[in-house]
Amino acid sequence: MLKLYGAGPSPFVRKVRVVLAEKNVSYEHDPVIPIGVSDEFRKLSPLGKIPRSRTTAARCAIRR
Ligand SMILES: N[C@@H](CCC(=O)N[C@@H](CS)C(=O)NCC(=O)O)C(=O)O
Repeated sequence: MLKLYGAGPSPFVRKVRVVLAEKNVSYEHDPVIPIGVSDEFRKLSPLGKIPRSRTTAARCAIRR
């Protein structure tokens, strides 16, 4: 499952959400506000910026 971090009003976050909706990708949304972010969030986004995403499952299938 994809997890998207970032407050909804951010235009950068909105762009990502539009693409995910267009592609019918399901995701979990954590509306992080990029002010005084936690150390945990800085591990994901060293500059403390949004949007940031991560996947909980790292699988890759290659078909030939
Ligand atoms: N180049 C980035 C820019 C992202 C960006 O600047 N996001 C703003 C919020 S709209 C932010 O995180 N600002 C917090 C900061 O600069 O510390 C992108 O295109 O995603």
